[in-house]
This record gives sequence, structure tokens and C-alpha cells, in this order.
Amino acid sequence: MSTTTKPGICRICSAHCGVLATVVEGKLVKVTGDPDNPLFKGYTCAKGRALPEIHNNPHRLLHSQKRQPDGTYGPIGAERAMDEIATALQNLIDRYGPRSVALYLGTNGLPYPASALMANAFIRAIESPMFFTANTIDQPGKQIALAAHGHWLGGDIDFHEADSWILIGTNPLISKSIGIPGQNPAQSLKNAIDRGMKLIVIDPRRSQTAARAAVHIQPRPGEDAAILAGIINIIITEKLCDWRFLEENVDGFDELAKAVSGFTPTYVAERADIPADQLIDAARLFASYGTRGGMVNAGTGANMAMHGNLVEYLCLCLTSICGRWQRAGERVTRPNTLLPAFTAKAQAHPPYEGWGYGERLRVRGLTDAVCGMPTAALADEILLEGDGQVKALICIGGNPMAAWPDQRKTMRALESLELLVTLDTEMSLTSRLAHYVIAPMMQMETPAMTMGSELIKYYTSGTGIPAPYAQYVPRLVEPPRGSDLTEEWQFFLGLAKRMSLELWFVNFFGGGGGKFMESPPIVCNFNGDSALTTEELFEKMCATSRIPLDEVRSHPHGNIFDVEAVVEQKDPDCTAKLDVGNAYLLGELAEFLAEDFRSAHSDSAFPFRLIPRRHNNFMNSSGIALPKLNRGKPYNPTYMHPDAIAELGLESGALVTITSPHDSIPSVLEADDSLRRDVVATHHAFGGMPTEDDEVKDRGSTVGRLIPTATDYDPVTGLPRQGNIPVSVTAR
Ligand SMILES: Nc1nc2c(c(=O)[nH]1)N[C@H]1C(S)=C(S)[C@@H](COP(=O)(O)OP(=O)(O)OC[C@H]3O[C@@H](n4cnc5c(=O)[nH]c(N)nc54)[C@H](O)[C@@H]3O)O[C@H]1N2
Ligand SMILES: Nc1nc2c(c(=O)[nH]1)N[C@H]1C(S)=C(S)[C@@H](COP(=O)(O)OP(=O)(O)OC[C@H]3O[C@@H](n4cnc5c(=O)[nH]c(N)nc54)[C@H](O)[C@@H]3O)O[C@H]1N2
Ligand code: SF4
Ligand SMILES: [Mo]
Repeated sequence: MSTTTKPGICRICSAHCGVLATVVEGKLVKVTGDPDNPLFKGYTCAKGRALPEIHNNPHRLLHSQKRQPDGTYGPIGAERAMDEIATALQNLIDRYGPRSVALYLGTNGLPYPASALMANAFIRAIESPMFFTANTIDQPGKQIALAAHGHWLGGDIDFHEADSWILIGTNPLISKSIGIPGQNPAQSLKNAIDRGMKLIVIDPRRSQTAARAAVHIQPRPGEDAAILAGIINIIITEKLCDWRFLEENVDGFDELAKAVSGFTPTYVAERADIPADQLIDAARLFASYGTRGGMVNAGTGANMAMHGNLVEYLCLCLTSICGRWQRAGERVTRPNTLLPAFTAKAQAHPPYEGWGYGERLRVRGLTDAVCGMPTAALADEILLEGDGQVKALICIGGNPMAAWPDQRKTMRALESLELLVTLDTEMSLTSRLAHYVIAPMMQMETPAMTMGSELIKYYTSGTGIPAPYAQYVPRLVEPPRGSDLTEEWQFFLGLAKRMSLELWFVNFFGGGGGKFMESPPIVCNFNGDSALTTEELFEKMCATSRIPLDEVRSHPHGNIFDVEAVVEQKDPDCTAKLDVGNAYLLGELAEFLAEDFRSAHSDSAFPFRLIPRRHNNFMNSSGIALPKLNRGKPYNPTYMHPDAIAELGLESGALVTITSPHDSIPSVLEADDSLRRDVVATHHAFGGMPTEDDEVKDRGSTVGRLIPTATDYDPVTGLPRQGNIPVSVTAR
């Protein structure tokens, strides 16, 4: 029997853990942590260890599928599918123009760094502006806030050295997403706490992360802007700011001070339903504890409850008034490895135009923005007839039917398309409506590198790899015998060839939709490059890497390279400043202050607020059906405090209906005393078609169905209220 065990990279989430993959007779049978990986030191999570089950999943598509006239699906060769799809797309472009073709990139673009870039090159080549990603139904406020505030060119403080840190509506011990570095976050947090770090967590639930905090503020959901403004107000009133940093690097302080002055401890305490003393303690602790203060990061919980842009902006303002950025002479926390070298400087990159420009949507006055096009409005763009109507959608590694808001509208839209193509490893909920489903290769069947995990540092502070670390691994296992699979990027190159398009592939090394560039992009052209391999494509993407790809390759278990990068002094002629006084966002804060929160909090028809949370064993909708991961529970319960369950006269395990002002879904109650009594929580991206509600115990239900897209939404990003949703809970 031929058995090999080689290093690999799990890319299910952005941590990109170094693992060991065992292949027996051409089949992936085991994935474990890699003790010889210098960054991860043997760490993995349950999802990574399930990669064999994920690859060998009996429901995995081994051939692309085409919908037959009777609605069933049959296999189609990948080349043949590309022929037919290219013809159909060309036809639509000829009849309706390029805007009729849209593309949506979901979370499974992340494992394959070339696929997003090639998809983007393709949509630019057909000259369609309709490139959408999951970002605008996630935390688009991060880029909006950075555009309004500016970037600090010295970069972030390292979590591993900080004495305090604030986390708002994020649970990085499970999500590996922000604040605590995702590379074994539990160990990082333990080390930090042992060292004396004081962690402050703001979360309506005693999450795994909140349970380890020095201060856990457990507020009503949706009041994070009030809490942040309150903390800023205390710090300003008690004169705990970093005055020198403010003087040298920050504009707009007086405007900020005035805008937060109404958020007194008493006001915030009543509004957010928290003790005023706790707020004061948190503010003092953050501003004055220790010698090396830390940063402030918010996650999905705080971003989805409305006012996400404002919450993110106030996080940056709080960071900046306390001067919590890396300074001249200090080590660069994320110096780049597979990304290009750059010079970090102790100075500001000024704010830039973040929204209200570029392509206009035909609905709700929405436009393109630094966070990308508003995905929550794509269903409307498909349904709304007239010039510019979207007729074709290509969906890569995403699952709109499970993850987009307003599931019924999404379904109507997808069903009305002339062409829906998904690139998916299984017949996902969305694929069940597609004309073609393109079956791609999976993680261990393609070469891999850690560039994607480095790159997310440009998305927002508190993310990325806080070390000059990189890993490259070749393909570890051949695709299953008899299968006909393609890589996503090859699909787009295949379409381009058939449509005689010239592809310009652009690898950005910056943020703000290309408006903030740390290093010049790599641009290459793909005319007639028919025999290109993934390795060759990676070579092109790494042409300007700080550490050459060949050198990274020579360390199969990954390596932390010897990079001596230090933040340099501010340029003598630099006059750029960060802005904490953005008029639009502080205007939103004034409106927020003027809201009648008392009546908003006392809606007796919808007495609970439904909040999001993530599942340890699943990545959004991926992996739910696998017994190894679901352990007999393939659904998303509605978690509720036991006292609240008893008050409703129900029991844990009861079948219930969750009703929002928009729609309702079935669910199963589960007692959870980590929640406030007025809050219920569930995981998103579960569930079936709206006609499959009776299968709730087999697949859960889709939170997105409860969420309207055109009632409560952010006017800049289009992000609807995906958290803090008013609901009622009744026996079914
Ligand atoms: N109500 C509510 N809605 C939310 C959220 C919330 O918290 N609450 N969260 C939002 C957030 S943060 C996000 S990021 C979005 C997620 O939105 P999406 O990205 O659209 O949803 P996913 O479930 O991540 O979609 C992943 C798809 O990729 C497929 N897949 C798995 N492996 C592979 C692979 O190797 N290759 C390919 N090509 N496909 C693969 C899966 O089968 C699945 O269909 O949802 C958002 N929606
Ligand atoms: N295991 C696993 N990891 C994942 C994912 C996954 O599905 N599973 N998804 C990935 C994706 S796409 C993303 S975007 C990231 C997201 O990563 P995170 O943002 O860390 O997401 P969650 O783990 O859901 O943590 C959100 C927290 O916000 C709290 N919360 C809810 N509403 C509010 C509110 O109004 N205010 C405050 N202050 N808190 C609130 C919830 O109780 C919860 O603890 O995770 C990524 N990593
Ligand atoms: S933490 Fe993320 S990258 Fe690491 S094993 Fe788990 S899913 Fe994979
Ligand atoms: Mo996300």
C-alpha cells in the first residue's frame, strides 16, 4: 500500500493552518496538525481535521452538472459546459449589454487565491461593473471607516505584546477572524492573560471569548455605537488621550469630542442596559492600564445590528485618540512575506473618497463603494425589469439561497435568471436552482500558499498573519479517479478563450478597493496562455514577494523568515493626518443619539432580539451535512436563556416558529444561559428551500428569510439589519 504523509495548508478559514495530510492509495485519509510547523505547532480545529471527509464526501460532485428540461440534473463535461456557457453569455451580452452579466464571489474564493483574481479579470474583460462579493453582507463598514479615517502606515500593534484589547461583537476563539490572531487563538489569548493582558469583551452573549475576559459588558444588541461613544467620552473627559499623538497625527478631535458628549455614562447605561460603573472601568482600563496598550476590533455581531459603518469608525477613533498604532522604531507586526516588501512609516495615509461613486444601482440610491457593490441589492437588480437588468449570474464558492438576506426574494430572483452558473463542490441550495453547476477541485487537490491569509490585513486592522510567515505546498492528492474537475481560475480562462477576451489579471496589495496601495499591483495579461498551470500562475502572483516563492517552497512545513522590519520615522514633509471628525459619520452618531430608544426597546409584538453567532464545526453553510462535523445535529437551534424558555411555558428542544416583522421560520429551542434573557441567537446559512420547513431537524432553517432588504438597511453599503432582528418565538 502506498502511504504518504506530507505537509499541507487548510484554507477553510483565514487562519490557513499548516497541517499534515496522509494519502493512502491516492485517497486523502487523515489530516492532523503539523507539530513541525513553526507558527501553528500542531494546532488545527475540527473542520481542518475533517478535510478527508470533506474531500471524500459521498455528495461531492465529481462531474459538472447541467439542468435538464424536466428539472433533473445530469453530468456534462467541463469543456462542453464552458462551450455552452460562453455561447449563452455572449448571447446575453449581445442582446442586453454587459451589465446583464453579474458575478458573485462567496467565502470559498478564499482557499484558491487565483480564482477571485481571474473571476475579476473576466468581469472586467466583458466590461460589466456587476462584480459582487460576500463582503457587503458581512462587515463592509470596515472599509467605509478606513476611507473616512485614513490608514496608519506604521501598521497595527501586535496582540502578543499588548496589555489591553477591546473586542466588540466578535468571538475569535471560534471564528479565528479578528483581534486575537487566528493562528491558534486560544493559546495566544492564554499567553496574553498569563502575561497580564486585560481583555474587554462587549457581547450580549457570554461567548467563549467573553468567558475569558477581564471585563465582559453584556449589553442589548445594537447599542455598540452608544457604548463606543460612551467610552470615548469618558476617555476625553478624564483627559486620558494620547495628546502628543493627537497633535501630530489627528484631525477632527474637537468635532469628535462634541459628538460623543451626549453619551454620558448614565445615558449609555440606560440605553445599552449595562452598569455605568462597568463602562467607566472599561474606559479607564483600556486607556491607562499597563505600558503597552492595545487596539479595538469589532466583528460581525456589532456590524450587522445596523450602524456598522459608525461602529467601525468609532473603533478607529478610539484607537487613534489613544495613539494605539505602531510607532517609529518599533517592529512591523505584519511585514509581508509572500506579499511585497514595503516601508512602514509612523505617519498617516489621509482619508479618501469611500462611497457614492462609480456604478449606480437602480434601487435604493445605492452605488459602488470601497467595500464593493451592495450584494443585498443584487436580487432586486435581477428582478427589476428595464435597461440594465441582470440576466445572468455566476456564483463562485458562495450560497445565496442560504446566506443572502430575504430568502424568498433571492429565490424569485435566481429562478427568473436566464442563466445561473454555480461553481460548487456539491448541489448546494443555490446549485439546486442553477442551469449549470461547475464541479471544482478541492483544497488538497490544488497547490496552495498562504498569500490569501496575509492579504486580509488590507481588509481591516486586527487581521492577517502577525509574523513574517509563509508556506507553499504542491497538490497532495489527485482528484478522484474517473472525475472531471476544473480549478475555478481555469473555468474563467476557458470562458475568456471561447469569447476571444483579453484577460488582464491584477493582483492588488492594498485596501479600499485599490484606493490604498502599500505596494504596486502586479498586472499580467493572459492572451493565448493555454497550457498555464496553477504553479506558474502562483509564480506570477509572487513575482514581487518579499521572500521569493522558491525560498518559501524550500520550507515545506512553513517558515517564519528572518525579516528585520522596523517602523521608520515620519517623512519630514508629511502633513497627512487621520480624521476622527468625519462629518457624515458623526452626523449618523447625532441621529443615533436622537433616536427614541425607549420605544424601540419595548415592542411587545416582537419581544426578543435575534443575534448571529458562528458554529465551531461549520464554515457558514459548508460541512453541515457531514456526520463527523454535525455529530448528529445537522440543524441550527435557536439558543435562548432557560428562564426565558420557562416563561414562554416551553422546554428546551421544543419546535417553535421564529417570526420577524418580515417573515417566519421554523426552529428548535435550545437552552443557553450565556445569553441575555431578551436575546435569542442562531447560526446563519442553514436550512432548505422555503418549501422544506418540515425538514427543520435535518437541515435547520435560514435566518436570511427573516430579513427584508429594503426596510432597514445602510444607505451607503446596502447592508440590511442581519442582526438585532426583532422576533417573537411561539410554539409550533
Ligand atoms: N443572517 C445572516 N446572514 C449572513 C451572515 C450572518 O451572520 N447572519 N453572515 C454573512 C457573512 S459574514 C458571510 S461571509 C456570508 C457568506 O455567504 P456565502 O459565501 O454566499 O455563503 P457560504 O455558505 O460561505 O457559501 C459557501 C459555498 O461554497 C461551497 N464550497 C465548499 N467548498 C468549496 C470549494 O472548495 N470550492 C467551491 N467552489 N465551493 C465550495 C459550499 O458548498 C457553499 O455552497 O453570509 C452572510 N449572511
Ligand atoms: N468556525 C467558524 N469560523 C468562522 C466562520 C464560521 O462559520 N465558522 N465564518 C467566518 C466568517 S465568513 C466570518 S465573517 C467570521 C466572523 O467572525 P466573528 O465576527 O467573530 O463572528 P461570530 O463568531 O459569530 O461572533 C460574533 C459575536 O457577536 C455577538 N453579537 C451578536 N450581536 C451583537 C451585537 O449587537 N453587539 C455585540 N457587541 N455583539 C453581538 C455574538 O454573540 C457573537 O459572540 O468568522 C469566520 N470564521
Ligand atoms: S482554524 Fe481554520 S484553517 Fe485552521 S484547521 Fe480550522 S478551519 Fe482550517
Ligand atoms: Mo463573513
